[in-house]
Amino acid sequence: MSIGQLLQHRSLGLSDEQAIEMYVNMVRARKFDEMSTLLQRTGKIPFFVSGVGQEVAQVAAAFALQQGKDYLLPYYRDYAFVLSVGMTMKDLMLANFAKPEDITSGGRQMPGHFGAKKLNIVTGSSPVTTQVPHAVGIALAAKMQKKDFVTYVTFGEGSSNQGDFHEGCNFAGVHKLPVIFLCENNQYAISIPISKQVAGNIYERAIGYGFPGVRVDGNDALEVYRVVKEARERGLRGEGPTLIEAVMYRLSPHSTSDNDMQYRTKEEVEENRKKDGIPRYKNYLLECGLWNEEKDAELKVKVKREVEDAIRYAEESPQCAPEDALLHVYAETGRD
Ligand SMILES: Cc1ncc(C[n+]2csc(CCOP(=O)(O)OP(=O)(O)O)c2C)c(N)n1
Ligand SMILES: [Mg+2]
Repeated sequence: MSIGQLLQHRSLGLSDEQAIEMYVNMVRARKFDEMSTLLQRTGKIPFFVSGVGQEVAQVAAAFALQQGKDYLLPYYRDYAFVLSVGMTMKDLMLANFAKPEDITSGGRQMPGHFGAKKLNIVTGSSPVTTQVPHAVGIALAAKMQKKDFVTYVTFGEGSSNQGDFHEGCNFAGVHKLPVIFLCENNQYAISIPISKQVAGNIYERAIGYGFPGVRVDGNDALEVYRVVKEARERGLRGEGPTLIEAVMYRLSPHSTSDNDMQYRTKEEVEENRKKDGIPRYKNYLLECGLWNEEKDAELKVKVKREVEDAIRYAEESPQCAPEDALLHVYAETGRD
């Protein structure tokens, strides 16, 4: 590796500490995912949608945004993203267990429907892509109120065929709104491979709406960081939106209710596992001399404990009261 490559994170504006913190968040998200899948398989939680294989791009994007300022509209696989912007392991586990203490919805939504007012994470809905027009609307508010923030919204490549995506892009393009559209192209929409979803390229759709589209290797943390940072700067300069297509691979089945072996082979999954961006990023840190195997082993122990503590906490947290089932569904008097 050349000196230039070794200093890549620094030349992009990341400190050594931030570069390490990115790796820590990738490892945290991967462990959360692994344990959540186990919890579902052992019958402790009803359902889980994994984000495995998508963590690297999510963490990198989070580090390129301004926390506490930008508005964030993540989609259901963005665990690594929300962990990187300040949601805690406990927050995520409380949602997994559908406990009333869950900050997202008091246990009313499925896991992965993130929301946190204090972190500017805007609650999403289950119909895919509804978050896109919301992100565009918030960006319109930024422009009208002359506020210096961008909105960041993610969605899958299958979802980029929805009308909401096209209407949102068109409006954002016409009004030059500060939105970053990031498509997490994991190459499947449930059982449908990318070849049966779109005939062209997703990033090129931006051309039709009058703004730039870029494709990036979603397993390359520093490249994703660079393009998201550039898109943010464009937005703040008043130059409008950017569409980023981050190419990755969904290593898990669609959800815990899916059997992916009905529509793809083990060999295909294993082939893609070799491209996993987490070991690749770890190697980068090792080569930079910022990391070593001893630190890695310590981190794994620490993260395991963090996840186990969150599970224990969420499991012991009280259940929702049956009489609260209709709370927030109908208008009520005398209750908040
Ligand atoms: C409007 C709408 N149609 C269908 C569904 C059912 N559904 C949930 S996830 C999904 C696949 C989405 O694929 P993609 O956008 O590629 O995201 P991924 O799950 O691969 O991350 C579908 C069809 C839905 N939730 N909302
Ligand atoms: Mg997909």
